[in-house]
Amino acid sequence: MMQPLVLYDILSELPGNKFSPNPAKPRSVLSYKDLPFVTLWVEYSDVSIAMKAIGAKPTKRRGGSDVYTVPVLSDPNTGVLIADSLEIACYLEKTYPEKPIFPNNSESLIREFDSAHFRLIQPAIKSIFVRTTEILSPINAKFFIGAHSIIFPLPWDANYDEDWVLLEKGYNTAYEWYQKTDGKWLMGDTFSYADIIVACCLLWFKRILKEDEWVRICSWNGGKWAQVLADVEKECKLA
Ligand SMILES: N[C@@H](CCC(=O)N[C@@H](CS)C(=O)NCC(=O)O)C(=O)O
Repeated sequence: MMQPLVLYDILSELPGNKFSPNPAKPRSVLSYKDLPFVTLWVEYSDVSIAMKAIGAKPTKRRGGSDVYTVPVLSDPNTGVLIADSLEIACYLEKTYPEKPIFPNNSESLIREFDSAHFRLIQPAIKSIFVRTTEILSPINAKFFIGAHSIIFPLPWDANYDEDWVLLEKGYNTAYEWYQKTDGKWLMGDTFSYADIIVACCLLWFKRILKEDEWVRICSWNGGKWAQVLADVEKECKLA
């Protein structure tokens, strides 16, 4: 009988914890593929110590240096322990190929899509980071600021209005991508990991933003973004 896989994710002060976009990706894949799993919640400030202790490998910061991160996935059925959301997705696809998330050999394209999608969000990231610190405990927020200010220097709250203009611009581009297909997914009628990437970022925003800020995102592009999130959650049985 199959043993549950173990997903390491980050604790927050929110009910139900989950907010972090990268762990949300493997959670969506596990659930989509009907794989049994349990979640182990780690304090942000303990990620490095805890992941080192279980023998996970560090991942790379966007600047190139090593850093211990979650998500990490442990699969007791194969003995594999693997870090990085994209590598976990590829591992799950190879090991459990039913219900593909990289259909039609799309892994290389979706790898590029992952970076392209982040480039849309990145210009506004400091304002998003400010909100993220607000749903972490004080000690975890301090740690989060220390970790991310290496790549995105403080202050983070200097260009709020400008960041929101840039975020809307980013989503206008994502909307153009979706408009180029006939179905509701990025690959038309075919669901893929690309839609999971978009939805997990939206989940992050929905969970950390002030209500009026989330409503603002929902008002863009004819309500596309609340719809994408709802569609992906339904497809992955996480709704
Ligand atoms: N490329 C990694 C990035 C993961 C990542 O940045 N994880 C954050 C939480 S969402 C983390 O654990 N950070 C720990 C730190 O920066 O010290 C992935 O996609 O899994």
